[in-house]
Amino acid sequence: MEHLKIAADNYVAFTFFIGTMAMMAASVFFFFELGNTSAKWRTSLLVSGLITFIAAVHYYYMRGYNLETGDSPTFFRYVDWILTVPLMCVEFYLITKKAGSKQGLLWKLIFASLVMLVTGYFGETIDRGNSVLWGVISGAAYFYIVYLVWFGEVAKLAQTAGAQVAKATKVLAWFVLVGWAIYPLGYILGTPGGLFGIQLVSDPAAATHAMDIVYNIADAINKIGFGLVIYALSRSED
Ligand SMILES: *C/C=C(C)/C=C/C=C(C)/C=C/C1=C(C)CCCC1(C)C
Repeated sequence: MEHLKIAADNYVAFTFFIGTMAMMAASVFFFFELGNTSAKWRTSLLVSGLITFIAAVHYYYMRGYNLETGDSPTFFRYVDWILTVPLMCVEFYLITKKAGSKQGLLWKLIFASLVMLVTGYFGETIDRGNSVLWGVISGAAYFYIVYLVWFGEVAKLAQTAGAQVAKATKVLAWFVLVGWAIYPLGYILGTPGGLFGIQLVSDPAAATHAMDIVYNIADAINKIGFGLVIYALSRSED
């Protein structure tokens, strides 16, 4: 079998590689720290580790797939997100549980995240001609999540869950508003006419590469960042 080498200017393959390593390292860190974590925060930290661990396995696969074929591993990208984004919703539920969050809220968050991802997948794959329409539907579901964590039930519960939970929820809300907003940018770059018919990158291969790099950077920021906020919360007094 031929040994595939990452060319020095292949930023797509490189970010898949470094993403794999970063997700693995973060998972080891979160899992090993479980032993030093009070029972109250252990489940939240475990979920942080599961998020980066699931991503690590997907990145390992996507890294190899991309290196061998040069293509974008879109299907497994979305499999990863469909597993990890709902787990990020679980984090909001877990940290506000003390303040009385109900399972209904968890299902609202999970449902919105699934709508966001499934419609995004349609726009990227089976119905690329209508990528703008799918992107808009996906964006609406995204803004519903933003609403819930900034002004809706999550925000209200966090206010009554103690200063540390309120602070952590605010930081996570910033991740959702700014960190998650990087993804639609990748989508716009990668799909034909993704920005209301405007083609930002005309060469299809270059467009796909730009999209993968943006997604890879966003995943590292959001998955590891989310986990570190939970970790910091787990070290706090309340
Ligand atoms: C770990 C993975 C995460 C946090 C993935 C988040 C993905 C999104 C917030 C994706 C959002 C999209 C839109 C808001 C519109 C265009 C289609 C998507 C799916 C890229």
